[in-house]
Amino acid sequence: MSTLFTSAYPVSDEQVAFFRANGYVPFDEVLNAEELEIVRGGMDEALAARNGLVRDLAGSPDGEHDRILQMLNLWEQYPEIRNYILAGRLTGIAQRLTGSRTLHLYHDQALVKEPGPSAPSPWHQDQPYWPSHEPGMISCWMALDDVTVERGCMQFVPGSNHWGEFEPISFGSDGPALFDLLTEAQKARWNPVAVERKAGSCTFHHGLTFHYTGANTTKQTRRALVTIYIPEGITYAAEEKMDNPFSKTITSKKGEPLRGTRFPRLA
Ligand SMILES: O=C(O)CCC(=O)C(=O)O
Repeated sequence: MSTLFTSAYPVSDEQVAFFRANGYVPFDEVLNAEELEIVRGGMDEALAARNGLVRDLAGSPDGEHDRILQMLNLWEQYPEIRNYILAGRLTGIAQRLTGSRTLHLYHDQALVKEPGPSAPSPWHQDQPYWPSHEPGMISCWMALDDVTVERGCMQFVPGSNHWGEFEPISFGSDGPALFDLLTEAQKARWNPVAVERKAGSCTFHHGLTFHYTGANTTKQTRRALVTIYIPEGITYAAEEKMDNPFSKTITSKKGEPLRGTRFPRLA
């Protein structure tokens, strides 16, 4: 029987403790070479088709060259990505980090920075964009290419997952920067770390963790695939939160566990 994407990835107690303290944790070689090629295949099909929920998060000035290309819910269209997400290895890591027995998928997203003019993904938290009342949802950011600072690897502010929820930050040029919303004490603890990754390695981060990626200034594409998990105890915030592409598919009432027709149960 194939163990593609299914065999368990060991997560130590130290890694769980690091995640809870710092709000992120890196994992090396989560995908083997065969699995990486399969996921890249699904991603490249999606890049060629560019259909479904596709947009430029930064808004391209010329209307042509995407600066931060986002493609949502590849799992619904591409069997390679569906296997990657549903087969179990990633879910097992998310269970360890959240301590949650059950998990639902919120959505996946390809985030691609092509060579040429790309934009930084500004410092932000994810929780303000999500329809959940309480924090606790987490993301896996999988590198499908080797990523350095110059190619747009993830950067985090360790411990910022304990600083509460701030307002959503615009990926365009309007609105305040996250740093400007901080207290002087928080500003003094702003010590970002860049986490460079080999393709097939990833980071997980908590929805409250401050994170950022720079523009891709190299001549190669930066492909990342993000998977977002809903653990137990997360309820629907309804009108407290901004509208999002999945709002109309949510089946919960305010205060009920966050569920929707496009949020399959993973565990
Ligand atoms: O890949 C990026 O540019 C940003 C990633 C991000 O914001 C996320 O995964 O939540």
